[in-house]
Amino acid sequence: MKLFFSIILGICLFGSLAFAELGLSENWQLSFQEPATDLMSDIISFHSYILMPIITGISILVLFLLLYIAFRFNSSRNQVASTTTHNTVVEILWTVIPVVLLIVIAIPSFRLLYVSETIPKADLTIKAIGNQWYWSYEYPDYGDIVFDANMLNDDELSDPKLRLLETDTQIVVPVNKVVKLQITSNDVLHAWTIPAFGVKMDAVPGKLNETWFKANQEGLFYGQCSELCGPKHAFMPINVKVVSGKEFEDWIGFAKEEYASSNIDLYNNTFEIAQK
Ligand SMILES: [Cu+2]
Repeated sequence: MKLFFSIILGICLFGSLAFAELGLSENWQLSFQEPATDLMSDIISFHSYILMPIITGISILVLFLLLYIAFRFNSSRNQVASTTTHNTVVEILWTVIPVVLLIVIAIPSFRLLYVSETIPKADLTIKAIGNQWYWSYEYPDYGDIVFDANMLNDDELSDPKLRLLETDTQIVVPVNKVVKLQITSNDVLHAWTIPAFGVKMDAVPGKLNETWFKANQEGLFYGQCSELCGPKHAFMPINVKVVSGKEFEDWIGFAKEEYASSNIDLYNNTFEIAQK
């Protein structure tokens, strides 16, 4: 029994210690990325301290029973087969124990689901639009900031070379602020995700999905489109840069000049075409 708990504890610790670099996955990574939101920390705790011990315990129990039965009841050791068809105690046990386990899993699971679905009062709203095969972003709180984020090709990367992960522009958000994301698509299904934030939401054409995050660390965070959307599905990464409030204000000033007028023409053109 001691050994059993040691193994479970070992797996739990391994699961929680094996974090990769902030905002990024790494080769041979087994567990989650280091969390950058409270929600993701809770998701990891749920995985490591509730799900994994239960899964490990069930797996070890089933393996033990299989081996025991194969050994104890094989034809040479047990030549007269049992004719037992019913055992009330066993039936109650294998009904009640799974029910209890499912309840133990369901309560924290529903709590997490509720937290991720309930958007607090937003400090900032960003609209993310999926396209084949890049993401477009809008900052409606700050006028007409509109820009596309295209993947950098291998020869455009600077060190550390993060192949298929870097984009030419990044979403910039302030640290410790609630960011509401409105997510939709221009063409087919995509999905916007940042694993370190514990956020993943489908981008559905004709529908506006909403989710949120509140990053508690500054840094650059990486994600990738997570809904198969065509041949270049793997080439539309997502970059979120979390900065201080001051840096964010500076960036907004920059973005208002850099990302405004050129794209407005695009919208007007689209509008004119639609009018004709
Ligand atoms: Cu996609």
